[in-house]
Amino acid sequence: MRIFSGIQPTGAKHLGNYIGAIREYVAYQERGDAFICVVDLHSITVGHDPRELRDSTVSVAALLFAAGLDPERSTVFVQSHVPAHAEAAWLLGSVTSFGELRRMTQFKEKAERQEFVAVGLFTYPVLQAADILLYDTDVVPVGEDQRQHIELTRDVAERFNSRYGETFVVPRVEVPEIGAKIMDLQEPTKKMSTTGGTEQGTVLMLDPPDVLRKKLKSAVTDSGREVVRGPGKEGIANLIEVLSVATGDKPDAIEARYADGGYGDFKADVADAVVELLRPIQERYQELRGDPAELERLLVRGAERARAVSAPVLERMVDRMGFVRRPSG
Ligand code: AQP
Repeated sequence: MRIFSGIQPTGAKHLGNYIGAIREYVAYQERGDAFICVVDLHSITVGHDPRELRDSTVSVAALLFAAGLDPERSTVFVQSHVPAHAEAAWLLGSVTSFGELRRMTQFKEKAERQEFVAVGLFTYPVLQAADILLYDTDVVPVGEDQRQHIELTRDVAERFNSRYGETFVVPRVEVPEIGAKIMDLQEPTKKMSTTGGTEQGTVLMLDPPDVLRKKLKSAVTDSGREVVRGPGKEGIANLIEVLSVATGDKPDAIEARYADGGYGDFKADVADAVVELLRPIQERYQELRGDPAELERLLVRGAERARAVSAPVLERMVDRMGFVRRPSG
């Protein structure tokens, strides 16, 4: 089974990115062949600082390895190192309609926050479809916010296949059962987000333990004292999901354990569990950042593998679409 997913090198990665996506990538490598891409081409669709982009690309790659992606089993690479992505996106632009892109909720939300709305922000899902389809992907593990984009990728693949003949594997989306949408700790009706969330409500994977504790202990809850999920209990439900992922205990068992014991002990336990969850990742991250030559070596190797797998798929596209065969060499 081939797995593909992408992660942007923007901002500092947060607990939502870890729980909804990165942790899943690591788990999937037990089930199949994982291609995980640091999508730097996507990240320039909103204003960016070139110096920051360079550093955050390396930082996100280091975080992926630190979280448990094994370079012997999985292919971690940088999107711009494989030019086929940009080329395939152009080709797929001709089988994607303006109306489809206009319906994308992420575009509408992000465009509202931009002074300058780039065309690239609008066509972002086409590049995402190219990323996925170039690897004959079976499964795309993502958080809930990406579901609509993956559905579009499926539609684009099916349209291409019916217009030009079987070319693409039509991938399916998988979101985790628990943690597909981690909420902002201060505004628990909104998802935790790099650009759209509150600073105190966004738990960063690299926050030091005291900051993690402070953010988690001051999470907004409600005026009750019951540790249960339910209407009006978004804050508590979010913390139950976080604790469930961090400890491996089922949400029902967590509810039973804390029953109506009040929120104080519960929040303190969530904070401890998150500190312990992130501690080994933070340690490995620091080690990797101390060895830039090794990181570069891993990314060169990832790009070589990614090019080898995507090149024949691009060839297939070009051929089926009727372009004159390229001179080899
Ligand atoms: N709150 C979340 N809960 C669960 N999963 C989430 N993801 C993002 N937010 C949550 C998943 O993380 C993966 C990588 O997403 P990305 O590369 O788009 O990262 P990001 O841009 O940092 O994500 P944000 O925070 O959502 O940024 P904004 O809102 O600024 O674009 C994806 O699989 C995503 O589903």
